[in-house]
Amino acid sequence: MANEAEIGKALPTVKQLKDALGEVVAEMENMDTADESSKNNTKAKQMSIGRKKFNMDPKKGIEYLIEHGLLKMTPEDVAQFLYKGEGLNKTAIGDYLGEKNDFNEQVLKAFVELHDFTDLILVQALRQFLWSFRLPGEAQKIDRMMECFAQRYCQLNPNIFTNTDTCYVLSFAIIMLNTSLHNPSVKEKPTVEQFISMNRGINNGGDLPQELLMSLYESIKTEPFKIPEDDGNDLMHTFFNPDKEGWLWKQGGRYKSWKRRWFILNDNCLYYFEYTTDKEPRGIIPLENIQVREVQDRHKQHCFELHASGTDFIKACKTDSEGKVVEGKHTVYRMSAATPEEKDEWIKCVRQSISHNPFYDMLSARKKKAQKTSSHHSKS
Ligand code: 4IP
Repeated sequence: MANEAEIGKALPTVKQLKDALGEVVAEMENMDTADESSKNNTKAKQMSIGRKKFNMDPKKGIEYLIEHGLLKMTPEDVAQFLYKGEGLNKTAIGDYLGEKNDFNEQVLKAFVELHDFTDLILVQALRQFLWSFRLPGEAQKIDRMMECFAQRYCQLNPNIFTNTDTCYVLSFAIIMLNTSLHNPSVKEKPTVEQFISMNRGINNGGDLPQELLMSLYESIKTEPFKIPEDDGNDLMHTFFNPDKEGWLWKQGGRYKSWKRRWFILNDNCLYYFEYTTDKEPRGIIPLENIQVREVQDRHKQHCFELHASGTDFIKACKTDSEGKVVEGKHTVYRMSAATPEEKDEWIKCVRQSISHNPFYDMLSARKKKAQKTSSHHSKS
């Protein structure tokens, strides 16, 4: 049997025990941090995968991030993620926000609420908003998003507009103004007076204060909108890259004489003027039910013509030699451009203009609503 002294030798001292314990604890701590950092690594990797997935397919990206515990499935959390926008493609953000279903609509609302527009003039608020994502191409989507924007703006600045339709309509007037003022292909720049008169009666039948419209105009004039990179294939492209202007030769209707006229393609209408500085057009051709085709002409080069489906006269109006407004007498409008490129460009632009753009219908319906007098107006 071992005596006490032997036992004492065989047993580790308290100090030895403490040291051993210390080592184990340190090792465990090390293991913990290694674990933690590899966990973090995985999370960072998953986050980056999630972002990439989001950019390819926004819905799948969000699902992935929720599945991996990187996002909570609440509108607020998803909105915050989109608002920060780190590594996210702005087109994908716009697509996700524009989607029509309950959850996405709640995310849109939460997203708009993350923007603080308090005491900003409308242009500044729009600058902020339109920079945070790229408006999608579909009219219905743009409508939902701009409606949300207008509601938020009016909520934070309650004393400016009588209703959200006014704010909505004016927002688009500003976007269009931006195009007219800054796109080099628009020769005739609207004046502040024209901008004011364009927006007559939109405040629930009344006019908005001149100072307000003047400051919006000045802001856009001195600093154009900065919008996220676009691929040139959506409605925003239409808003920010307007239709066309330029000289063309036009053949007469009954008498086939050629006249050099200044043409402006705008709002689905083709206007022609005798001089670029004329205020009143000589003629207006609405492009509804009109088609365009390339043609050869014996006397003029680089020709194209507008034609309707039947052989009837094209609906149009013009000023006759006595200055009276009369109906046009054209079954086709034949035009000649200066170069083949110009001809192609005109054909392309007219075609684009003809392809029906439902957003303009929505906008004009809203404008009508905003112009109604207060007795007819239903509060939104
Ligand atoms: C006129 O010829 C001009 O070409 C007109 O063009 C044209 O009207 C007339 O068409 C045509 O008769 P004259 O000047 O030689 O008389 P513009 O108005 O640009 O000056 P449109 O309808 O093309 O404007 P008819 O259809 O009125 O004959």
